[in-house]
Amino acid sequence: MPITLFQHSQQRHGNGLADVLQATAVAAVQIERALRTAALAGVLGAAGHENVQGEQQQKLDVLANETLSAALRGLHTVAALVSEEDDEPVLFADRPDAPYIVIFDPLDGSSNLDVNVNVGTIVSIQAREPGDDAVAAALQPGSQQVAGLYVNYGPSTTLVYTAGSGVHSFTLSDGEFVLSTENLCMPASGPYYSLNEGNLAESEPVYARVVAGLRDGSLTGERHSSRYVGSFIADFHRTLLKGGVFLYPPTTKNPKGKLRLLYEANPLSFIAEQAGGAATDGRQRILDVAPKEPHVRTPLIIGSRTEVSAVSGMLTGSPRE
Ligand code: AFP
Repeated sequence: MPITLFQHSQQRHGNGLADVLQATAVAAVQIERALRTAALAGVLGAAGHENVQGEQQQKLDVLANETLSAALRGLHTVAALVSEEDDEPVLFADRPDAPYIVIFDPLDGSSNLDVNVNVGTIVSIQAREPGDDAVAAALQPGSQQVAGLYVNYGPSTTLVYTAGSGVHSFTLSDGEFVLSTENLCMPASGPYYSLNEGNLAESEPVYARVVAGLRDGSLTGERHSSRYVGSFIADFHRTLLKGGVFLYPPTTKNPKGKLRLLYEANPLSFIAEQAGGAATDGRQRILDVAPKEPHVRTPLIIGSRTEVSAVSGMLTGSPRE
């Protein structure tokens, strides 16, 4: 008997969280449908304005944001929605006791849409104590997350979540996310490194040495091959299943890194750790970082324990250049 996302999360974590995950899944089904027929429906291409991060919004960014927001705002358990695409958090002041803050990147990797490459939806759920300030609750370190989730819109559409008791993967089939793998484990090491090598000349020189060490095997004892899609969910999903390491270092253009702590790094670091992997900003465990504002960016090194630990050792052992 197939097990759905709702059944799985309800059995393990109760109705409250299961409802939020299910609302996210319902939105993901609608987003998947829009992606599949985007070229025919005329919704590919830029929306004509930038988001708060100064990035060109795609029409599908806007559609995915509206779809996810509409699915979640109806839940009385949701105190606030914090979207990468919105300038400010959306707060529901009439729900002072609502226990969940939902933080999301509705469509990550959207610059890849026009060329039909995987994109993803990423969601982080933070807990809010009754009466607490919702924005402060959103800005808790990632270690306080209740759940982390992503949807990978690829050859099949896969939803992966953790709520602190392992990592579980579901496949979209006839409008439902059905359990395909329970208790996913990230290999302790793997064959791939993944980063935008075109940016290496713009990063601290230690990163070029890290990459050289991964390639020639001197860093971990195994030689690594290169894989980079440029769509974080695609690169992370491969790293989760096959092992290895994904890196997005600080660059001259993005001195604090490009990826966002709340929308991207926190939920995927929660998933990585729950699967036996690790994630750091090069100095500190990602899940220990206390953000000062929702849109803050972070450098990110995430993946198998062996590679993340070897890369961190090299970065922290190296004087800043
Ligand atoms: P877009 O959403 O603008 O496509 O950015 C995608 C992304 O945030 C993340 O999904 C990728 O890992 C990363 O940017 C790729 O960045 P580079 O193009 O600089 O390699």
